Amino acid sequence: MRLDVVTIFPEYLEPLNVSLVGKARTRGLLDVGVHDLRDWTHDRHNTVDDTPYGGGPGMVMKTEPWGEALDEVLADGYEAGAGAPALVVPTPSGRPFTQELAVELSSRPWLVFTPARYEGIDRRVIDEYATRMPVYEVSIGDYVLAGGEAAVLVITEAVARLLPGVLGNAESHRDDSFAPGAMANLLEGPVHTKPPVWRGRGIPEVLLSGHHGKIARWRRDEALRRTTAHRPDLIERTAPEAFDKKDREMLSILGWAPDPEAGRHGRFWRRVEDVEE
Ligand code: JEH
Repeated sequence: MRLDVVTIFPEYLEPLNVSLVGKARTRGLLDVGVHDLRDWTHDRHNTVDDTPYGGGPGMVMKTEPWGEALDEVLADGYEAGAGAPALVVPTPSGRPFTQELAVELSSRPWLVFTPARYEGIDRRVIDEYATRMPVYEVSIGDYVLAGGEAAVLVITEAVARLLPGVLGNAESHRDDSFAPGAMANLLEGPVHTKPPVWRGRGIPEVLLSGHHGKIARWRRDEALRRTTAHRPDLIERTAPEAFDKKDREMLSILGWAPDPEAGRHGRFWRRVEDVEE
């Protein structure tokens, strides 16, 4: 896979040289190019921004540097035989970046990222390249960053670990939570390793029992406990058939039951505590 990143902060992309993504590059599984947008400015101040039409606060990134940069980066990639490019545009108004989207992007031969700053890029740039290639406008979450570079690092890491040969066997044979179509999509419970006692804290006895059935059940219960606490939305969207008898027992203890109005197919809802009059 080939990745190109065009940014006014190329140093921000230094993490692409280390760890999983860095290793994928040295192993020849990933070819990364980071480009300074200011190389495609022509004025003394290397201007990339201007005031917004219609008024309002902040600045908007200008069309011309992006247009010249993308034309050249795309021409270089085509010349190198990179395959069909897709443009990935991090923006707070994008579609949510999910594991499902990471899987989709990991099947493409060439991704071009355009992390912006200020209030974002003049709309015409995205509209122009959308006539030539798929464009993914994505947001990595509901919080406000100062620019798109951190999102590029997040997306790149999620995509790179899916490329064939990037992960070792132990990791790659484990199925990811959030994989699309998974049955009950639960968060994982706690994990432990040696020593058996640390600062007076032991290990849950069941994990030392060697009883694989009991261990699996304990892990499932802990996953249900953690998911109801941190991600109730994952429980609510799970088809009730995904919960077995013991899941239902645990969910009941945690205050969750099928929606009584909905009959046999009722999804699980948090029971409302009785309120004193
Ligand atoms: C931020 C690219 C380029 C800051 C604010 C506004 C929000 C309401 N998950 C993510 N958060 N932020 C970004 C992102 C991703 N991916 C992101 C970026 C850029 C990505 C420039 N910025 C800074 C920026 C405008 N506000 C957006 N609004 C929903 C809270 C208020 C207005 C634009 C750009």
